[in-house]
Amino acid sequence: MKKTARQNTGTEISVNQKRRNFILKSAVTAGAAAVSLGANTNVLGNAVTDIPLIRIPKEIPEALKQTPKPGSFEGNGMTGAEVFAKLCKEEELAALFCCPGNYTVINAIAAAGVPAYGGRTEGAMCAMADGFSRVTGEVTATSGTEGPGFTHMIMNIAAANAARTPLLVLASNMQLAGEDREQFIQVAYQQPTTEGMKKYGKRIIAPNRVYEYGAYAFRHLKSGIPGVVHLDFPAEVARARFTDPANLTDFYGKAKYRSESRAHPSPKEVEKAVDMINKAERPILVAGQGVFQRKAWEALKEVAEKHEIAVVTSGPTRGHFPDDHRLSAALSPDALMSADLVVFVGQYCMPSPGEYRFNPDIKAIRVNPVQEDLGRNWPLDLGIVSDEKIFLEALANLLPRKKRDAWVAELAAARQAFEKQHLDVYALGLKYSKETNAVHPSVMAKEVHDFLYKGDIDPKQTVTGSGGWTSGLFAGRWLRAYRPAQTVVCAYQYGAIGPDMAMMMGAGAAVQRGVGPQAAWKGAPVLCITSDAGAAYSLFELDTAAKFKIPTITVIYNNNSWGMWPSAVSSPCSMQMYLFQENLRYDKLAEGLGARGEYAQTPEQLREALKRSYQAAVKESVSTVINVQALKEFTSAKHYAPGVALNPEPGVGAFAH
Ligand SMILES: Cc1ncc(C[n+]2csc(CCOP(=O)(O)OP(=O)(O)O)c2C)c(N)n1
Repeated sequence: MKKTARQNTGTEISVNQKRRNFILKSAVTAGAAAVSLGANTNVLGNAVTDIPLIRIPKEIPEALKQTPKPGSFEGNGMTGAEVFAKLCKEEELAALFCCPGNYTVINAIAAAGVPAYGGRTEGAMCAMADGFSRVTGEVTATSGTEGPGFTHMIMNIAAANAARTPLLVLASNMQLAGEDREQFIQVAYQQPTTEGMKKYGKRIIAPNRVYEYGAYAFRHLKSGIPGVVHLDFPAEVARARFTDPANLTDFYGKAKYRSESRAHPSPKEVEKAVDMINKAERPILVAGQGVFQRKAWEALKEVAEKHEIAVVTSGPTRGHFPDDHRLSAALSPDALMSADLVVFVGQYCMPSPGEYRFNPDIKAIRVNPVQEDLGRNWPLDLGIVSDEKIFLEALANLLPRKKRDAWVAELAAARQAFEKQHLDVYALGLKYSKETNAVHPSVMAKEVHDFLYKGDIDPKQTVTGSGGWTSGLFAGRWLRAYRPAQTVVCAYQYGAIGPDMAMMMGAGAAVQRGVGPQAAWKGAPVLCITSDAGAAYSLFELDTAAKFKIPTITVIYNNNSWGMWPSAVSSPCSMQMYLFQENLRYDKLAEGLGARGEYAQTPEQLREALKRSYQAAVKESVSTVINVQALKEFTSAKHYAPGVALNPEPGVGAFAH
């Protein structure tokens, strides 16, 4: 996607902001009217001329233009942090997302030439790092200061770990010299805090082993099943100085400290798999995260098309098999029960039978890069240790060409039924929206769907993600993935409310840079559908999106409540815990943070707001929050049938396993 380059100067931003205010004020829609109380008006709408405009300080673009200045063993030598940063750069660490703290380390990583983003809260920056990785498959890092910064990240470290994101969590850790003395801030050990939410972790206590433990970190991030790696750096390690590499243990390159070797299946095992698939009448392949991580989507397509195997994807990222493919079962939940053989490939988080809509008698093959997980949760007829790509390529070679007309027809009929079901709910939602002058979640999701996939925008262009309860479940039904990493399943497995908006800003940073599968869509806006409860966790990062010019569109489903309010209905003392003030204005908060705000109370207003927001994103790299006013009662089937329900798993809108 082409974009006009703009100089990142503070002055120019104020010009753009003025232009934006002008455009908005001259529009006549309700959305534009709502945002006209911008930076230059007070709450009564009176002009206030002496309030300075929000703008990006000139130091930011200046810093972003600097050439990297990595450390060197010459002269004063390298700090421990610089030695570690050198390794991160050589390992092609894709980006760092942090808040200030752990200063020596984050400064060294930025100086080494790793794209570095600083923001407002450690938790949200951690989610951004996760989002960047989810849409690229690359290793990213997040960092915070010891104590408060680090502990703020916890929810999103856990979410990243549940999603098997290759995320490097970094934090400073005061001085070894102050250990156990309750020196300021240093009151907790970090490694036990991330117990159960990481693949590997280490407090580096010997300065001369800083490189060695960097190698440990990347060995874990880039081998086997990915996951979170947590390193903490006491000051003695980060600030140590090295003028001679001989003083560092195991100081050699990645070709020596880790291996790119991949597990190959034995010919006998592949033969057996081919035989089982060939004998099955309705085989289905669950293409998990490993298929994405190993960028095996071409081999997957070949397997599916050659032998007419149904495919459904799973994992924290969608699109490694397109939703609109005739062999996709992502929109065919009713057909899942007919499958007689399932082949799990790269399914890192295994469901138990019953959690997936498969017949209990279904036969199962599972292909996984590590042996220990084979047989976990799901009884197997065949377990194969293999790299996903190598297995799929072997399968593509050996499977005979086959037509499975009845199976393909069943998938198509189920897809039609599923889509009709959603359209029926949408028709009801439209009626409810008209009656209440509030937007039903099905209407919100369908409007976004039509805008992204049925209008002028290339349907493959926009990376989307969703979160929240009612909002997330409806959004999941209508958001589509037509190419690898087009959709992020923000709540994947951990079910956290809140990281999604920031996660999508991280995804936006990856699209802005055109990294990996996003290369063809470089610079395109990303879109997030989230909830009012969820927005509270990430909203301040609009400032971060603005200063880095990451164009995001966030649709906030504002139903004045935590969507679990029905839990309070039969508990008379409880409702106050679930409700917010009504009609809060998230669009106004956005304006205050240097983004655009739009307000929608009707489907038509939402449609127009989406158009304006996309234009602003494409033309000015400006983010928008669209406040979609809803009613809490839309969540409840008692008030507005069908209410909210979990989406079938596996398939579009699924977020567990
Ligand atoms: C951080 C976090 N807090 C609480 C929960 C428990 N929970 C699950 S869904 C839900 C309701 C969320 O409300 P909201 O995101 O506003 O959804 P909506 O209004 O769209 O239904 C709650 C409280 C959670 N999963 N994550």
